[in-house]
Amino acid sequence: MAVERTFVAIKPDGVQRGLIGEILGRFERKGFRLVALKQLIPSVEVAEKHYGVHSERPFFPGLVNFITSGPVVAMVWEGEGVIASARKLIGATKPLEAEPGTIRGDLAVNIGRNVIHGSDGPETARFEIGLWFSPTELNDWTPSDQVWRVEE
Ligand code: IDP
Ligand code: MG
Repeated sequence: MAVERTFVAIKPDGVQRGLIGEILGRFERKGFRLVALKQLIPSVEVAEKHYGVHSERPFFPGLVNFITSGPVVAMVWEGEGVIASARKLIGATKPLEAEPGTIRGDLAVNIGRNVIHGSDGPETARFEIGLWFSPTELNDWTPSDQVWRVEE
């Protein structure tokens, strides 16, 4: 399976509720590599581009309002199959339907406050990484204990 990169963001509710460490830990423990991380209050422009596919939906203005309302923790994670796997770790969009054991299943109840975003495919991952990060913010590295996660 190919090594991929995906964009993940802890939304303002996750930051405000003190869930950053809890969420980062799940990706770290799984065995993915963090290649970029920053906290920022997103601009309306970035938020509207990020959620552009939803621009005609009734919840769009509220979503942009919410995502720009406070700090977001933006990340890029790398690893084999990380795009689909991150979506599994995150769980279903509606937290009440998300499986226990997933981030949304364990930590959220409301669709508009579902604590985390993850790219839904290779194309969106590329687009979102480019939208939120400049190339110089992405770090290529190999963890020193990688041999204990991945067969040579
Ligand atoms: P995803 O985050 O699981 O990929 P999407 O369908 O892409 O889910 O929707 C993006 C985000 O928009 C959701 O995570 C959620 O916060 C918000 N959202 C989606 N549908 C609704 C809705 O019906 N009401 C309020 N917010 C919604
Ligand atoms: Mg989505």
